Amino acid sequence: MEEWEKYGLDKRVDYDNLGRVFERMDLKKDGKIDVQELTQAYKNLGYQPRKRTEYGLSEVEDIIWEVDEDANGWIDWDNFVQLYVRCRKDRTGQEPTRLYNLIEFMVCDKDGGGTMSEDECMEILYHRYGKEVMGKLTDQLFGKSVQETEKEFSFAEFLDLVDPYNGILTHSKRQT
Ligand SMILES: [Ca+2]
Ligand SMILES: [Ca+2]
Repeated sequence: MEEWEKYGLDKRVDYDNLGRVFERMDLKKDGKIDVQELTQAYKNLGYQPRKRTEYGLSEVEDIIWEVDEDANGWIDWDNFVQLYVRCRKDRTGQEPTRLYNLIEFMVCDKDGGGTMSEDECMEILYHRYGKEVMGKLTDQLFGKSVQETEKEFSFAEFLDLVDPYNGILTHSKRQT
């Protein structure tokens, strides 16, 4: 059995993509993502994590805490992949998705330019929310104007849709 199968991923390419994103985040190249590095990853995409949340942690500490199953204070490769797999398969909407949102965005933003294409964005939404929600959303977002060029989504625009607290789709669940 190959590594990607052991983690429960569907495809080898997912494993490779995750590896690339992890490496990009791991600035100190020590095989773990710490508070500083995660903060930097957000800043690179123009997102300013909150300094303090209702739990008395910074937002980035809070995100790490959600994912850090072995509770050593940082995100190891195992934590990273397992979180991705749990979120990918989640149909209850109970999994913490803040890091997952960042990972999915960074997988699509291959050149690190800070955008994902409309196709990639739609593919993610389709997987998460299914056809019905997508239909509604497409009308809402794209019904107004016919664009000649494909839209690019920034991280902020992506979060406007999928952020677990404020996104348009926060309470949407996949029907099928
Ligand atoms: Ca590191
Ligand atoms: Ca850990």
